[in-house]
Amino acid sequence: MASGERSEYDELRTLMEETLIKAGELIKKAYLSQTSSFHHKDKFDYVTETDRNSESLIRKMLNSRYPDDMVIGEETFSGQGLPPEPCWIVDPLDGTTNFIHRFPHISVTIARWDGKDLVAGCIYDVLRNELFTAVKGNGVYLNGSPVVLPPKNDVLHSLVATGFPFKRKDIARQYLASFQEIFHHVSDIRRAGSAALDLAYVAVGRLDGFWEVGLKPWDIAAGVLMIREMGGIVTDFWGTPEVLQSGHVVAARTPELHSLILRAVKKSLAPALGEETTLKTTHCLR
Ligand code: 2AM
Ligand code: CA
Ligand code: CA
Ligand code: CA
Repeated sequence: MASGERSEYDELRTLMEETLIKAGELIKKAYLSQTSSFHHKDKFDYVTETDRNSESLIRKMLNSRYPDDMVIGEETFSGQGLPPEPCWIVDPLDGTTNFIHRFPHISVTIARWDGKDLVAGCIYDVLRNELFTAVKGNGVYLNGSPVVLPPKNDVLHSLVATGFPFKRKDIARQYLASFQEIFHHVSDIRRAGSAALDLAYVAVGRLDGFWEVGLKPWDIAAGVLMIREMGGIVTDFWGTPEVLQSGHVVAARTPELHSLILRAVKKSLAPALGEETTLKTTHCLR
């Protein structure tokens, strides 16, 4: 790596990590000090003051270094798709439902998009002080140490995570069909409530695979980059790599497990989402 590239890499990594540690302090203080009041954005979609305060802190820190860059944050973004220019993608608190219930599993995440590709991402587990970082082409770091994984090929003993379709209870039956099929072929399944951490865990080998319907770019951008950096596979429910568009995610450490999960979602879930996803994709800039 040339020295110019090295300093750009260091700068990006430091900015992301410092920003998430600051946001994490804010979130942790709120988590420890209050019973959080929340508002509904939708029937089962909540937002707290902490989500908003965290997003505003992150925006200020990113814009102080990159004043012209758009910051696409969950609590303020009203557009569709990602722009064809550099921007930041921010989930200021991933696991708001956990936060509200004081279920101790929450994170904050940012990623950098260069207009075409994901180039950097960071996910911070606020209560465990675990910081996952990736800059494209440089692997994944956990609390400053490079992550190295032994090869794995054992589908039967896999631990897989998922998210329930809380916004689409109308497709619960189709979702449960995918669950049943996958459950028969793996060791066990987890649902912990932070998609960003689920993907970070696949990247570092604590989980072997993951699937969920209808996630947003801010839930998945950093984790998608991390899994790909570690040689894993992330696609949508149709097997294409354009997963930021639909948000219907299948991720795995190995091609064997990816195929197994993909087969199950293609059979039961994808048909229930087909028309809606086509519509959504045509409205995306990319
Ligand atoms: P959020 O906390 O940033 O909204 C996993 O299902 C993802 O869906 C989470 O990363 C979470 O992101 C989002 N989510 C929104 N509402 C949810 C709910 N009621 N239950 C579970 N997850 C929810
Ligand atoms: Ca939310
Ligand atoms: Ca989220
Ligand atoms: Ca959020």
